[in-house]
Amino acid sequence: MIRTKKDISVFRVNQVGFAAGLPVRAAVLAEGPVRLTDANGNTVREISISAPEPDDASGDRVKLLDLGCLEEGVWGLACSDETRFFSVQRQPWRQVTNALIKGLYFQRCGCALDSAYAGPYTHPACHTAPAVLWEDRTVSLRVCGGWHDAGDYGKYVGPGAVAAAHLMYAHLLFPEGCSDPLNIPETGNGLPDILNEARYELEWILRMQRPDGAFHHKLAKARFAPFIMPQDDMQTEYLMPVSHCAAAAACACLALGSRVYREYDAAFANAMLLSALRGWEWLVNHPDFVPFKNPEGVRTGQYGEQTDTDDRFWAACEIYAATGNIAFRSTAEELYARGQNLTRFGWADVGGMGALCCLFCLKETAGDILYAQLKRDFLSQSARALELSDRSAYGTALSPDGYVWGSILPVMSNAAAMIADYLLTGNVRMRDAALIQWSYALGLNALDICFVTGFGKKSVKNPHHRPSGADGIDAPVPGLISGGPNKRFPYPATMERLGDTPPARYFLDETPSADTNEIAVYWNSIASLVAAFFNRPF
Ligand code: 9MR
Ligand code: ZN
Repeated sequence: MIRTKKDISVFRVNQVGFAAGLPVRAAVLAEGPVRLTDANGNTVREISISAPEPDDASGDRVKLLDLGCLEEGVWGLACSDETRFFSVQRQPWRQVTNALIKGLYFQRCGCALDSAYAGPYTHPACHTAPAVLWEDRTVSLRVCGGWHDAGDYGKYVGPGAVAAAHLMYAHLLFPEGCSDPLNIPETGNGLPDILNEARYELEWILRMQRPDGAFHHKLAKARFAPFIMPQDDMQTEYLMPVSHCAAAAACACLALGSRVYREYDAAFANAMLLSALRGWEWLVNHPDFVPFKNPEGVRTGQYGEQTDTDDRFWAACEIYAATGNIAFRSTAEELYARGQNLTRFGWADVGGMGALCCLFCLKETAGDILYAQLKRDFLSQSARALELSDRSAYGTALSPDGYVWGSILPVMSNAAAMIADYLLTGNVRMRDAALIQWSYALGLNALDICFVTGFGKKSVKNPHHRPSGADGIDAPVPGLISGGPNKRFPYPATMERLGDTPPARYFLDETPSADTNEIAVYWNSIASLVAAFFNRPF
């Protein structure tokens, strides 16, 4: 496609829309003057802007505009001969929130995606054969289920556990923002669909436990499948060795699950708590951390970590919250004393998940260390997220070297941290900076792209996602969020294409680019948490 000047906008907006009641922030890459117009392009207000500022991450000269709160309707931003229209609505992000949560339904493994729920993205059941135990090939076990991790068909316990936990916290913290029916097979069964979806993963995590209480790290092939539909992927799946991080993350999310599901299904809640306690016992009996490494010949996702202290900390908090047993509080305090990063919510660092448990569930029952002190520490760390946003001309809470593989994760994590800060302090600057991050995901970024498939005027079209690539349908599976720009760990092929492109633009909307344009369940889920906060009346 030849790009004409008309395609290149000087404005960056939240392409899905803005909320009445929240400030409208947009970016302009021009000297101005800029006008705010009505739906017909008639000027409503002149906006005087100071000179655009250089943005280190993108190389752009850009000015972030704060238009304040606008009434519902269609508005325009005009600069020289361009007018960019956007809408302000009462609940603008309802559909995208629902789609992000439903994105996980499309990742379900071991069952058919029926057209009644999946529309054209239907497919027969996949990966239903028993898995072979990697360490003893004579043993095979039926462990099918769970979500495909990402663009590949692997299923990984630690990343899946944190993703299920994001959904549960979205439900616990912002039920009004994430309780719509999603048209999934369980819809109408009395549980909110966000919990129905999380349950699909939780049931699988339960199956990934070994009789001695440990958890297998992953259920995956030795090599990634080619770009085929999941039901055509017939290579043997292996139950890979156990790992400390898988065990601790599973414990944490199952203990959390036992609290969340108790009011709906006590038997399921009890099964999760028992499993978490057996997992914890295994961890206690195996105190020395061993990092997970792919066995010889295995090339699928490694998800190796340097430590399990954060995972154990989160697990101890959740088991304390689930049981009230004070011994777990002491353990959590000891682990806390080793230092925790409280604003990380990803597959590797889960200290932030422990912080959510302490600050919003345990509260005063957490005691001085895990409440008062942790809150102080948390607020000093969330302040750093705000500083990052303040330092970026786009307002993006990432430093130029923060554009890693899956940079959407630190952006959404910083948004989640700022939201938590706002809930604790009422500091509106935090809420508004979190909104800039949410808008980043939906188009307020150097690339002028909405990272969620199926939304916005210009969205990701070719995610690294096997079903989207193999289903013969032009449009990708909807509601999936791309990992986004990655200049820290790019593929050689990407480097060849992008050369010295600045970090925030280091992105290819092309199927082979797993390094910049893959999707992953834990990116969808953290985005769902942020979405659920903003998808409420303000
Ligand atoms: O999200 C992971 C990212 O933080 C790592 O840098 C990257 C490379 O190791 O792996 C990402 O996880 C991938 C996993 O290993 C396999 N399934 C797809 C995941 C998303 O790209
Ligand atoms: Zn599958």
